[in-house]
Amino acid sequence: MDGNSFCVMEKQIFDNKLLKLFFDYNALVNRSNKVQVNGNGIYDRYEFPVLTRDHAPVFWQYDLNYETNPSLMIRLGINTTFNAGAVKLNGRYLMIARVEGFDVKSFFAVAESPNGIDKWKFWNRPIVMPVNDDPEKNVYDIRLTQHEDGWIYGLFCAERKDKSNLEDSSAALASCGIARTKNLIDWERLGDLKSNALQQRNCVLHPEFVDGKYMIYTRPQKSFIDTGDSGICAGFCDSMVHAAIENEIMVDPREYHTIKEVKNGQGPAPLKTSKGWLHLAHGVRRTAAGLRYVLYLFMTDLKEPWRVVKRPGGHFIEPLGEERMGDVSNVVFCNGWILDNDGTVFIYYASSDTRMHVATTTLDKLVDFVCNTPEDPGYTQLCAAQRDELILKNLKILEKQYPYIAY
Ligand code: M1P
Repeated sequence: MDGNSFCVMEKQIFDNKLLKLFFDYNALVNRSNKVQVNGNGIYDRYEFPVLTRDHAPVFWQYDLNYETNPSLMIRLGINTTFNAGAVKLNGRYLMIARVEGFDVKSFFAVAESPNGIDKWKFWNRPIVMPVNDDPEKNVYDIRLTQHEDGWIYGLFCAERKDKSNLEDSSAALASCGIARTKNLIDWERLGDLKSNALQQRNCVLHPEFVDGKYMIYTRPQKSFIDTGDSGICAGFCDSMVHAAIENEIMVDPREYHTIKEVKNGQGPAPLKTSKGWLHLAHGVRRTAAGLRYVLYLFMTDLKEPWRVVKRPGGHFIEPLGEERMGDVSNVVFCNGWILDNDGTVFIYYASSDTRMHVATTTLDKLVDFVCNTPEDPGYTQLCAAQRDELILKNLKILEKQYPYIAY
């Protein structure tokens, strides 16, 4: 074979490989998803994750030029797609995912689905978030709030090197970055949130003014990982352009021997219901195998959204099956949900800092769950008695109405 024929053959191999990459990608992003059978009555989980690293477009990762990349190698790999904010805008179901490259820097990218459940596809180009004077090393976990002032705000973690501790190359500072948009394409970067806390993560803007002020859920912390004795807090500010909070009040504290023993954090912006504001949050417990993150719900007062009025005990979503494995295993995390016009709620949760899933339910079911799930009574004896009361009621029902069921 002469040199020319060899080159033609190499180019043919390259083209075939390239076609296969696009074929596989298209098969994935056009795949339908299915509800998992045997749900828990509260929400439905789905068979497939909705966003994975394989959903990242081929042209985000490969140099498609045969001259410069004859082996069609990945040049800029994508590691994970997780912790997505969500919004329904002009009838379109949209997530803004935390996309992490092989270089462990995250960036934000919008993905769109025709129905909120499947066929999620990233927009062609990622968000290149504008920076302020002190550019961050990393940004992640954006919470989107369609505020009644007309803007869509994105509050996210902006992470920088802790310059007061240069000896520790992992010492970092987390603060709340703020940007706003009307279309998820053009972003106006605003000042980072100022507060008295050393660090902030999991900050979320409440969707309505409260006594004429913006209200922000915060999670002040002592250091990058350790939150000290804080929990989900709230503070008020006059402006979002230079947001500054004087005082933070406790909304939902951590508590010994509960799902939020070590720390907790507000999830997406709360949903308004006739009974109160419905909140989704994550709670963290320390185990011998490391931290375990689960999701839980609570409700706050309509007029005083910082005052908790319903506290269903235990968790709402836990990592199950393959969700338990990933870059940071045993984690579920949620910073995005969508309430649709017909009352459907799409809960977009990430598993193990690796991929995104959806769970669907209705607002009515979530309100039922929050209002009728008993509180955690706090002590094992009371928990056993609480369960025994349910068992006795159920045994009577089984005896009278279902004598043919074996148990
Ligand atoms: O790794 C689990 C999560 O850890 C952090 O959340 P928190 O500050 O509540 O501990 C975040 O880094 C989050 O992105 C991550 O999913």
